[in-house]
Amino acid sequence: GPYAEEPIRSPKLIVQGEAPFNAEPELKLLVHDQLTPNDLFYVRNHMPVPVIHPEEYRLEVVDTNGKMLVSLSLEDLKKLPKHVVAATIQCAGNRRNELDAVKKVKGGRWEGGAISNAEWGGARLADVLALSPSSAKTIEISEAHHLCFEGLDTDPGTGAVYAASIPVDVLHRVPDVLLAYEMNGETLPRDHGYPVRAVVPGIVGARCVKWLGRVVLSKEESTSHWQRQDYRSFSPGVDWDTVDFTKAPSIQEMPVVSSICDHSLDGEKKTISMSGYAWSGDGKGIIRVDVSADGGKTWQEAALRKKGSQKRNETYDWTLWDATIKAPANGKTELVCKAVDSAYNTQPERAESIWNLRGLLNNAWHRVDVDKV
Ligand code: MTE
Ligand code: MO
Repeated sequence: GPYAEEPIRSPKLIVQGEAPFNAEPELKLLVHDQLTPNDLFYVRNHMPVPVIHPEEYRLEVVDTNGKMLVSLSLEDLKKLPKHVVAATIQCAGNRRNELDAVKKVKGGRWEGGAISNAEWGGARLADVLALSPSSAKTIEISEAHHLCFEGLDTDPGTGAVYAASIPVDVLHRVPDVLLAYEMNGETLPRDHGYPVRAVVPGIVGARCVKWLGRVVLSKEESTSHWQRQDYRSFSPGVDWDTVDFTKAPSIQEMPVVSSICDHSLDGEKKTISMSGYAWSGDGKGIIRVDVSADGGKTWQEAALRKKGSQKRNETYDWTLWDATIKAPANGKTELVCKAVDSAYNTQPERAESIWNLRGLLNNAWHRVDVDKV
């Protein structure tokens, strides 16, 4: 069948869907290293993984009318200057299960592991666009409002290819929008887009199109289902009878998020140690993470494992954190974390207030029930 040529995957991944393949690592594995190992990096596929022969691969850039502006082989792409960017990619559906528990949502299961961090190596999209003939450069590129990315994966039923777009202004703010062929110094794995994927730092995972075949310079957004009928969020009051997908913009920059990934009790010292991740979109770094062991009545600051390389408003990778907090005298407790980004944006207290019918963008305080301390 269409899923006969899927790659071999790590048994450490928690499989949330077999075909198409969707899987996330166990949360505590995410806080071992700043960089998520390639075989543990969450996988979100909408269709079978395509089989692409590197010698046949072409990356094409076309204008709105389909006129070819640039056509490159993999070798051509690798001849352009290589840039490396540390960037977290997160699925908009990360932590959907908590929204589903509030009220049923449509969408695949995700705990808090549909987020991972890697160093991506590849050519800058801007360098590829600069290869188009100068007449095209001045006319087509300056008039394009959106950059549409088309994948080479196709839906076995409908024949649709995965596609999504970003507004062109992103490229002006984020020089390292990459056409990546390396992940953590290795060849990009098949599940993550071999041979080439788009990496758009600070932007939702859905726009980081894998198995990238074409970039279309366009006056409008991608017309794909995933751009127009999905990956948009709505008021908690909107249901499937009233939803109008034209009324909400597509998700691009992500809000500030954090999760508790691991915790342990020191029975002797009567303390609880916790570790987790925090991240915000659009290059906003994390300036603080607050933790609580009493459901948010009292708070303490976590220690951030800050990276020296993180620059203000250009921090695209996550911040891991650790905290040790006094355990309540006895009984049940609720551990909580919330993060603050460089614009002082923080997270909403309850998932109820941000519930939406597709279960997207859950960045409520993360809570972990501890039965006995
Ligand atoms: N690109 C293609 N071609 N096909 C896909 O199904 N899924 C998108 C995006 N790019 C997808 C894609 C979604 S929704 C997410 S969250 C990320 O890829 C996941 O990237 P990863 O599997 O490398 O973690
Ligand atoms: Mo996603």
